[in-house]
Amino acid sequence: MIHPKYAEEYEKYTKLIKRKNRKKAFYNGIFHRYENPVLTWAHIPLFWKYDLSKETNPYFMERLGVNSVFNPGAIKLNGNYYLVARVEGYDRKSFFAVAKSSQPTEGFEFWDYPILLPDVDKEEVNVYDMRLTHHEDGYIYGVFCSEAKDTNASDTSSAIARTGIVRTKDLKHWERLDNLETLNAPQQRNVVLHPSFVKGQYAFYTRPMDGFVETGSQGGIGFGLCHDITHAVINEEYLTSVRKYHTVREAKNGAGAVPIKTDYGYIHLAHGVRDTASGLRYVIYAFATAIDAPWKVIAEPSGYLIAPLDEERIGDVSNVVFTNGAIVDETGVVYIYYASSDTRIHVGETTITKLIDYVFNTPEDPLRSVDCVKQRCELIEKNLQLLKSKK
Ligand code: M1P
Repeated sequence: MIHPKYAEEYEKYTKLIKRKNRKKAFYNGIFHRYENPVLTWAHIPLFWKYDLSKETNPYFMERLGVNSVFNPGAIKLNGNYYLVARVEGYDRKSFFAVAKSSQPTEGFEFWDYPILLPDVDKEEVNVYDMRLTHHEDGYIYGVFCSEAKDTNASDTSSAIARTGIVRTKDLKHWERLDNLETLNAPQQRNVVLHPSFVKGQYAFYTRPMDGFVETGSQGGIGFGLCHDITHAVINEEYLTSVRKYHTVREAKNGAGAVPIKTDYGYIHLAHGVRDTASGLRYVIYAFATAIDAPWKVIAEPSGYLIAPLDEERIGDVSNVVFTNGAIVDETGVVYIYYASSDTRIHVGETTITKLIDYVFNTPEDPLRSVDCVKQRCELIEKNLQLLKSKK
């Protein structure tokens, strides 16, 4: 018999799924925020968490709770919006699950089952942050972090980050390929597959690291080519957007959503990390690379595009915004799915035209306070002239 409490909880769940979303009052001319997160732990179907039977679960207790839903890959297929979210159980293990909606900013509902990846590597303990690339070869690739225990370290929290690759045509059947191998880096996270062949090869944005948390001697977002996606090996990595002292990406950075192709270059939405007295602060920043050389940075506005705001600041890992998925509609509207504080998923809305203007016309970081003041004074001067002329 179904527990009577189920109907009560189900009503709350349905209300949440059907909730309408509206743009927030927040304004900066670049993108809009929405009032409600598009996915949270509360969007998880009740039958993933509770044993619904009154006989075996008389107190209607959660048996397998879900802690958070964040960092989704995103794709639009046949008119629907799909997020492949990172779902984290109370047990700290993450896994992937598909949520679908006919609307980009509301109505996301998880499919009945999460994704059960082919179990090819017994050392793999945790998986997270899938980037979904619709490649010109016809497949949808999912590139994610595959984490294993560092068996050479005595510390129980030491881990090794590798890059797992799967592919699908329908988000239902997933074929697991060999993990990516990069010869110059012991660890990799935040790897993104470029949507087109480059020099006839598969192209990856990488994030070489010396250790699990610190990127160490590694300089930033890398780029590398490989012939065979089924046994992907990158022999050489070039640097794209680099870490720089006293910027939003001083401590580390990493590729985010699949780069967006425009007439002026590829637009990248990445994350930058700086260290503060209260820990690491993650923001989302943007840059552009050349169409014919997608590793070559051609524009990099100063500062961040999205930083944690208000309630976004608080969560399991506070002061973090992170993106690994964006969808560009046929009309040129761009939906940036971003998670806040490793806890829930929001959507930001802009357009290709605005992103181009933002990336190519926002001044670069002059890297020194005195030059930043000069840069700001130029803007003030121009504006005061205009205001005086009262046009
Ligand atoms: O906790 C913040 C983020 O930390 C990692 O990003 P990075 O590798 O750049 O430090 C990722 O594990 C990401 O999932 C997480 O949101």
